[in-house]
Amino acid sequence: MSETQLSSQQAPLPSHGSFQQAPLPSHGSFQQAPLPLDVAIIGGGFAGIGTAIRLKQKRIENLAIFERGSAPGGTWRDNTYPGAACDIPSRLYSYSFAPNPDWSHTYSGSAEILKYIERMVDDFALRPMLRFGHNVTGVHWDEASSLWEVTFDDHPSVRARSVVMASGPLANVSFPGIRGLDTYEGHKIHSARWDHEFDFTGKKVAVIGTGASGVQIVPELVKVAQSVKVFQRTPGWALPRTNLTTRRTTKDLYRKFPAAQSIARKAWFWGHESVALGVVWNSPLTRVVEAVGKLHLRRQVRDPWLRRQLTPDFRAGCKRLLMTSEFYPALQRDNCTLVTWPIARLAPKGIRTVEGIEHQADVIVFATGFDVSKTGTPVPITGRDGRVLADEWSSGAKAYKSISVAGYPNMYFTFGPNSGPGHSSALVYMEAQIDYLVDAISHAIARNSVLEVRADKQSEYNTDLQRRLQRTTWNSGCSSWYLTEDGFNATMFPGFASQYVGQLKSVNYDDYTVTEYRARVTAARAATV
Ligand code: N01
Repeated sequence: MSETQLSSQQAPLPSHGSFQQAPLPSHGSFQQAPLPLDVAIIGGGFAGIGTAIRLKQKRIENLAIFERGSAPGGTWRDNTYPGAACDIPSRLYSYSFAPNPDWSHTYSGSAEILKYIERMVDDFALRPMLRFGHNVTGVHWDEASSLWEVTFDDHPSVRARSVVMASGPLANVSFPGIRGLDTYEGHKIHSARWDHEFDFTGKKVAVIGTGASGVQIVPELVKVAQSVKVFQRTPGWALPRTNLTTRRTTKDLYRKFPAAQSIARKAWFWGHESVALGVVWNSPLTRVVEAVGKLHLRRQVRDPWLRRQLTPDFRAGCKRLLMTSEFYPALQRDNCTLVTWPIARLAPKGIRTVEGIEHQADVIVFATGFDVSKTGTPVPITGRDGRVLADEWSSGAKAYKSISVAGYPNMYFTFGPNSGPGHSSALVYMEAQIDYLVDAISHAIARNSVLEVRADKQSEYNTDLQRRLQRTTWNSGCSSWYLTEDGFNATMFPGFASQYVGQLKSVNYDDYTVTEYRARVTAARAATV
């Protein structure tokens, strides 16, 4: 097996059985498609690709992945800024069903992660299922046919028995509402839409934002720019990160003995689980995490005033922890300055801070995060009886186990409400979601049925979830993208990763109403032939 191949154990199963009766319609011809899709997947990032792989392995191949971009990869296709890397070890930030022995480092960079995604697409033969340039404008339930209709801005709509919303929370960039944004005459770059044509060499650079993206970008920019001014609104908790190069012997070992890699993954998993005690819950152990952060700051920053400027005033874990050993040294380079005065406005030549100084800049880098939908939905979704999900979620998104929503049958969310980890790999959570929804979809197809979660079960689940969230660091009093403006947490899961995975181990069909839809589908099929 070549080095670039994923484990052959994951070779897709040959397709057979009744699902083949419904051929995948060719690109652009959905209106003429004789049969609806079994599954429409919205989004071609990690979640969409993983879902398609697992469905294929269950021999459900009458599916399509609708992706608005022109390539797979989602956030890893979009985040190509210098220094972009994952702050979770690659061994854990990958799918267990697609192990990669060739990760070059403990924490691999974005290009390598994107290559991993692309390799999965090829090794599991997903290209024919990918529909690029399909920008979804709405998803609507049709009661008469028991089918979802997915509409696009530039393509005919398609119908599907099940829909998987895999569009991801970090898809839309956020430019802050700073006054004078349009008056600035220099170059503007958002971290998630990097302009690789722009040459930073010898330039005066301003960076707004010191979150997970900002702390990765600044150490790279200081190497080439004439000067870098970093505009920090809130200092975050930073912990050291040691990024080792993977030895050839280790790669060979993992290739020859996949079980060894699986053990390494488990070791990382349980290591991260132990950190949850201080990072997820606002507990005495949170002080231990803070002590590590303060020690890291003290060791890397000698100047007491700078240290003070960089010391957070909220509980560790409340905002995402910053895993970096490079940010503090970068800030102390001669060509770098930390600016902590609040920004008043952008001016034609730079950034004006409230004390009246104008900081001139040839380029402003906005490391200001994403427009995360915690209350609405990424696209309009209309469910049973014309209900609109954005309305139901207007004061905060809620789902059953983050995956199903009452009133929206046969619809599943990946990275749905309250599925975010604060201490572990998003892919561990995603893999559990995928296996759960693939089971549910297989069940529905095998029984020709419609699955809809019961409203009382969803409500019970959320009451308990919100009670548990009260004791977490995220709800301990800082502002972050995890919370709505009213402080409602629709984002994070209050527990260990093992608890999250455990609750998704099997579908409890008693929590769903299961109705027959054979007759209606048959009628719908007859009408379309
Ligand atoms: O965005 P953020 P990000 N004036 O929202 C500041 C994932 N991720 O792109 O803290 C001045 O965290 C804002 O200040 P404040 C990860 O899940 C993962 O960095 O609000 N400043 C903050 O400093 C992460 O959580 C990796 O006071 C303004 C920054 O901009 C998520 O992406 C790597 C401002 C935004 O920080 C988002 O991270 C990178 C204003 N008006 C990202 N508005 C991995 O390694 C905002 N800010 C996996």
